[in-house]
Amino acid sequence: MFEKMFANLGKMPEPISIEEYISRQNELYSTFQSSDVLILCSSLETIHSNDVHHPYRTQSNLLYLTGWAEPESIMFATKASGTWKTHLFVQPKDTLKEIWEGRRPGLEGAEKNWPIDQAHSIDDVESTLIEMLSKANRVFHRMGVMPSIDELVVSSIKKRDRARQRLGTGPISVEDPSNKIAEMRLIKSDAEIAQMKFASDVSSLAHIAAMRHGGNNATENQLQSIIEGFFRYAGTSGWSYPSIVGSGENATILHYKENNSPCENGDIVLIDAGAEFRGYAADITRSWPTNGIFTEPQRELYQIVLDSQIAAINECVPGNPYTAPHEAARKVLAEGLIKIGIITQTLEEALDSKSGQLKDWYMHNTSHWIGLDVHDVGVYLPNGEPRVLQPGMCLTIEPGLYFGAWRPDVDCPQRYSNIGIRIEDDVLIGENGPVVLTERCPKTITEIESIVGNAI
Ligand SMILES: [Mn+2]
Repeated sequence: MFEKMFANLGKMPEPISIEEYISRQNELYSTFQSSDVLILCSSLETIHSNDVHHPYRTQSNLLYLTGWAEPESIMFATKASGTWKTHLFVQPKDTLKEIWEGRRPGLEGAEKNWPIDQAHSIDDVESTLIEMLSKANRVFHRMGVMPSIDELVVSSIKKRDRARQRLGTGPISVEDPSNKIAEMRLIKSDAEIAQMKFASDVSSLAHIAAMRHGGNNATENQLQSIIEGFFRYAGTSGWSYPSIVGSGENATILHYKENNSPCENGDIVLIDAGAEFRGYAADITRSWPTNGIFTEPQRELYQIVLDSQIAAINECVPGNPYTAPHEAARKVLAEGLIKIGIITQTLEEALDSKSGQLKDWYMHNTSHWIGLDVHDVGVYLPNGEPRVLQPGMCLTIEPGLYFGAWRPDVDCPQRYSNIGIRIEDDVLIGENGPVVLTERCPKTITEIESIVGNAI
């Protein structure tokens, strides 16, 4: 069912090169002193039920520095004879385990195919780390990812406490390296953008597939299956966050997750879904009438949200504060709601964060960073000031309006009862202005009306 769609997709990009990973490692190491050590742990596996695990996804920082995605792994880096070396503890080859659980690259594979100077067996982690920590001064390690390693770090500090007075060595502080790595991850390289573009293309076509199927006699779960089916068909690992498929009243619940209601003829269905490709996320929301024709009230609200989204995208230029898109979106939304009589305040009053009427219908932010994490890392207010947008940063633009008639906190106007609309694209800050990574996903009223229900 996806053959034609897939034929339009285009080629998968080359994976991120070993050289790029090594240059990321060196950039990070250049901020350290020679007696520092870095430790990065993989995520723990989590249980779905009894002895069944959730699909495994490692820590994004480990992916960013090594591309290594296996469980039970710990990277560490030290400077020896004037050069920083990257080490990795991995699960060793084990035929019996591999028969049951799947192939392992092992020590040899890790050294050969990943940006790793030396691989070690995870079975030796304790003795090796204790020895390494005894010579360290500052330890860069994030607490709370792998408790067994936290204990080891803390005990090595305690243990060296006395010896340090005699020898002058041993760890004296533990620092979280996350902020250093986050600063690097905030600016995407060309190779990263290529991965994100592919995730965005797959996600765009998946949304189109759901639109073509349409909502007549469909259920939310069926639309979800089309979207997520295409994610896998196209070769991505699947969703980058659980899909939201809400029709009618459900479209007015921001993080609706049941996805199991039948779509009513003429309702709006809101779909917020994106694929993950080689660890990189896409995040798209589209909202469309189940029968392919916007009613007049739906059309009014949709056009206001679309205008606000385009105004916000236009603010995605180098030099602007990251808050500029949000402010632009809010202004257009408020103006639109004043025009159709929903907001009775002046524009200035409507935008007030405490007493403004806009927040009754638009209660979330317009943007978040996107990258290896769908809500990607990066401080929004360094030193209390809004981050200035720079080429290579990627963020979402996702204004919306939500008229839940079920809400006791507002008096929902009958005309717009249970209409929920959000339009979300992923935007790269380009040298010359915004680059919409998810541009292949249609969003004008004319485009949507010509596609919905028009199966190919
Ligand atoms: Mn989002």
